[in-house]
Amino acid sequence: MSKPLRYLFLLLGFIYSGGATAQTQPQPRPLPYQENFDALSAAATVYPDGWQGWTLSGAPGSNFNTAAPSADKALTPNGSASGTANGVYNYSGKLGFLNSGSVDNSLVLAVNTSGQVNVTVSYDAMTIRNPYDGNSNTRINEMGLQYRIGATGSFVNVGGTAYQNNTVTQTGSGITQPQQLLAVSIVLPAECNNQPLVQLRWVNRQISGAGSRPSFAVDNIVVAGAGGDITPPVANSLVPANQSADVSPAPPCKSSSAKMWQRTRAVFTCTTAVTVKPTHLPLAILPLPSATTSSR
Ligand SMILES: [Ca+2]
Repeated sequence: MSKPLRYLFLLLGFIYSGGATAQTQPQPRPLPYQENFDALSAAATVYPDGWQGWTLSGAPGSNFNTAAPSADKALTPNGSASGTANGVYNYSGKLGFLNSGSVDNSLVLAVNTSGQVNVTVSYDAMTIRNPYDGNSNTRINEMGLQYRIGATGSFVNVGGTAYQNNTVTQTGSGITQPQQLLAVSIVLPAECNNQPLVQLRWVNRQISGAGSRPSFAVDNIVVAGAGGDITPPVANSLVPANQSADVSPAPPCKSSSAKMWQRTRAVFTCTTAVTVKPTHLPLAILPLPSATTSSR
């Protein structure tokens, strides 16, 4: 194989491998939206419509990662408090995620807020796995909600959604009961109003401690807005008529006895017989006087 051809194949291989790891952007769900995952089997490995698991770039840290996702994360079925592998979990009736020291996982829900203002997101935040034991495992992590408009760019943290695990150990096999249940409800910023795609992403960061990490989950999600008047005003009549070509300002009357002007077909003419030569009329469309009649 010639050298240029070899480079071409290498380049195509690079592009293909990049495409294979591209992130899935879930289709936005219309509002109002509700999901309690009752219809999702604990063994399901396919995300509900509008949902996706993502891995974020870099290792988990003390700040919420706001960067665009770096890869899809498969849905791990039959998750419970004993699961220690990092992943996005199907926790039987709720979805959640667990980080490792090097992998930062997240959950995203896409919604369509077209025609809606004051979009409220409500959900139950909870801990499923909590390895806190006061000895080698003392980690407190925090889950928060983020959003972005569209499917590219960075995310924005939503204030007032911080949720932390407590210090009660829960690591039993098969346990999927919510621990430290907290109902969160927040109105999204105005830029989320009337958008064909808003992505809502749950992420977590490390607050304190060391050792194994807790896992978080969400359930009973409700996203709803207040229908707003977002239709721009439309002018339903124009004076002069749109695309009028022969509109002229009121020409001077040649006769002093001609006092009144009448508007006829977007042209002002003297009520008395006065000839106004077309060549004297301006070609441009000019605004008409505010009054429909005027006297001279
Ligand atoms: Ca549920």
